[in-house]
Amino acid sequence: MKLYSMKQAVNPQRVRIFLAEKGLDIETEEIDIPSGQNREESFLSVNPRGLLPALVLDDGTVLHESVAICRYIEGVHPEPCLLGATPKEQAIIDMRQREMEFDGLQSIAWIFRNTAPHFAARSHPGAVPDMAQLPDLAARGQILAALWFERLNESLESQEFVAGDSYSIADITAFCAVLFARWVKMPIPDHHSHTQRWFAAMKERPSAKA
Ligand SMILES: N[C@@H](CCC(=O)N[C@@H](CS)C(=O)NCC(=O)O)C(=O)O
Repeated sequence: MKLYSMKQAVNPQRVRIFLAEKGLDIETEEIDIPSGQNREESFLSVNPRGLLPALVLDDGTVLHESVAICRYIEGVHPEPCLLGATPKEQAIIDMRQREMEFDGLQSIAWIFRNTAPHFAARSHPGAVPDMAQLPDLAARGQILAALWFERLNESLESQEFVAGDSYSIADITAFCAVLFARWVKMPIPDHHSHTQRWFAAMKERPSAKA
């Protein structure tokens, strides 16, 4: 197996943390997004969407989409279980994972991609036509990311982890989203004590450095 990744990019980080939690260390090739290496033919021949991460299996099958990659890894390396064991656990983890992804990660990405000077012409990720930044979309991202932070803190008041009483992929997505939010100057609000407690615990896990 070979992973195409970029150290600073948020979606590859989700997969690297997932792999680290499983105790897996696989061959990785760095692709540089800012310089546009992900839009060059050498990488488009791996993933025509030009998006990271991508995982190439030993039989040549290419998996992209972070959650699909994690689902494959969970299938072949079931322990520790990060996607839930019972149908109810799986549904709750999936629900929370998607909430972290759509309400958190995507809102923050809207802010980042529509404000970062380096991406002035590349406001949408991947192999797509150049598109100008939309200040209104960044503003929408600010509102939705702030709401996501509020809801995350509320949910962590009554439970240790994002999807309940055990660590899961939902924690990984939320952790990466919180780190990504720093890029757009949205740290965890000081008074969000439940998120602060949870984040401190996430940072202690060895996988946090993956
Ligand atoms: N839904 C995809 C999102 C992948 C994605 O947007 N990856 C970013 C890196 S975090 C990327 O490849 N960006 C390329 C670009 O900005 O051109 C997933 O979960 O894997």
